[in-house]
Amino acid sequence: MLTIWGRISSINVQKVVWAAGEVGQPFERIDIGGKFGGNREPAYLAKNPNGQIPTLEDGETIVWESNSIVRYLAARYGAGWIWEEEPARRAEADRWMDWMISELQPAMTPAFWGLIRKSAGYTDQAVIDASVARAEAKLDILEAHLAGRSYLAGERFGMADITVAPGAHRWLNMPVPLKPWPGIRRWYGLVSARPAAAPALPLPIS
Ligand SMILES: N[C@@H](CCC(=O)N[C@@H](CS)C(=O)NCC(=O)O)C(=O)O
Repeated sequence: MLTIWGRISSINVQKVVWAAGEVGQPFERIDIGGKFGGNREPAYLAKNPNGQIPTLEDGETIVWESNSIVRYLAARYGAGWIWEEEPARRAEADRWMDWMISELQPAMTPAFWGLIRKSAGYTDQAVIDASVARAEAKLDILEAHLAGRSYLAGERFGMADITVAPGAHRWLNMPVPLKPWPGIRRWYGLVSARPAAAPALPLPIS
């Protein structure tokens, strides 16, 4: 039985919960972080010195960094399924996973914290507007890639879809004017209908 540490409102936790479901691994998820706290306690810091969520425990194995956890679950339990051995095809998935964490998430975060979490430090409308513009530009890149494709990497569902779709879900539910993005919406509809997405994806953003 896996243990997943982290509140489900985190898109980084959502990736991990969805991945565990796709590879058929039962898990216990423990609510920590945000309003639950607990992520700065010594016992948790011993597992993840960043004091962030998510963290995965699989027996003696502890993994942190959400995308690394998704890759671990895919490689260990999803061979021939969401894990891709062939280097060029795996690089297709890897680049979208890295793009999510280094490009799309940082672009979306100031607007999300300002408009949804109402965090102090993110009340400046200019900061929010700049974040909206950056996120739109990144989503335009995603839209162009998805035109004529069913999935993000290759012709089958995989770990890149699991990693990026929580970001799409978040932005498509933001109280900002949204572009039509037909490719993103079609892809999101396809992947979000997967049973393993149910406990992770179709949640109110918070
Ligand atoms: N790069 C890290 C980022 C982790 C991260 O920023 N986690 C946030 C939630 S999304 C966190 O721990 N926030 C503190 C909290 O929830 O209390 C990952 O992908 O796992």
